[in-house]
Amino acid sequence: MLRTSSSVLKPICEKVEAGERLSLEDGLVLEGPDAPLNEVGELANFVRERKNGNFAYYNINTHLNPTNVCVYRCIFCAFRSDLRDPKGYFMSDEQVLARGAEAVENGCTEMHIVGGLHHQMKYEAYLNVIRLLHETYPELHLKAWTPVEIDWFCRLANQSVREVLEDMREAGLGSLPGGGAEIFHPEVRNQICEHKADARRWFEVHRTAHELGLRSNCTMLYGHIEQPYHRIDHLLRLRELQDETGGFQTFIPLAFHPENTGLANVKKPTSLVDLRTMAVSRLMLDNVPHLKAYWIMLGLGTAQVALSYGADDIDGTVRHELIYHDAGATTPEVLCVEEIRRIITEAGREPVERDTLYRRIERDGAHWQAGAAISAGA
Ligand code: V47
Repeated sequence: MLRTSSSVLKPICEKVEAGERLSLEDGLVLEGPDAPLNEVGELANFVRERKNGNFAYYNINTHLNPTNVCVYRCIFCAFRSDLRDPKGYFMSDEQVLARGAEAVENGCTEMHIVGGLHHQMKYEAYLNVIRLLHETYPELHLKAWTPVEIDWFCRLANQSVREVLEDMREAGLGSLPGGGAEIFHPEVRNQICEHKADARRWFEVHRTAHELGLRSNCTMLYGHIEQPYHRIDHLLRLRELQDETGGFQTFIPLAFHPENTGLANVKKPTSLVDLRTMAVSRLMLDNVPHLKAYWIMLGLGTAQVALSYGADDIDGTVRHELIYHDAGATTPEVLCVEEIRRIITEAGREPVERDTLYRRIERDGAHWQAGAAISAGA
């Protein structure tokens, strides 16, 4: 039986216990000062447990950013480079393959591939990254490209979203990561990334991917210029597509890191804001099976606490992460498996290695195979 000391939380508490859907107004209450954080967290923890029991998932993964050169200038991004900046790069085939080799040697099951929109590179160059890696390392799941990149490829190739996704899938694309979502509401989006794919296009790409049988993730970048209303609106838009397709696997709230960005004057969200955003996300997104506490951006301590505030996943061991580290993240570059398992166990959860598609991984020495699919409860 869920209890609350707060009169504003009581009706929400009853809804959560009965498995009823929360409204926009409920979301704003959960975000508000009258909703004690620990009680919001308890509600989210109840939902987490109902969906995922005591399990907390992780994977062994690596990142690849084939280029940092980008035609866009999103104000929150510290990773991008101008075309003629000495730090600008586009990886050669050899560099890409070396990363694939390193990933396989380290037991990775997933490579997370995203980057900039290079002024001069052709569509074929991006397709080549996927094809090359898939042909050489077919066991590596390639979770690649945000809708912002897919939209750019459509323009380069003069093709539809469906055609580009079909090309990519044929080349070896396994699923789509959740990036590029930022905040969907135009009041915010037009100020932080006005030129790139808008909310309509972002959803078109994910809807089409789901129709093609590809799974994907979704994110929200919070803690910059947005207000609670924009965050709840964002979550409700995601919930609506999920009702339609069921293709999202996990939601990742991404805390803004201001260093080296055009918003360097903004204060980084505190752990309390991180935990509330995590919990509210769990409560509003009742139809997304998993919620990720991305330790790279939260820090290890907050990620551990987040496992009692709605999160059931902590992402992976990670290697070569640049987007957050360029923006001032002080978390380690990589965690070993023992460390990630220890962090989860210490938080009172049972660590389970999963692959990108949420199947249990079974390992025998250097060999691994994906076992049964993990199914989340209602
Ligand atoms: O889209 C960029 C965000 C995203 C900053 O799908 C920033 O499993 C904070 O989407 N401060 C990319 N955030 C990362 C991403 C992701 C991460 C982990 C797992 C998955 C998944 C996806 O990072 C971007 C943008 O929203 N971002 N710059 C910054 N300065």
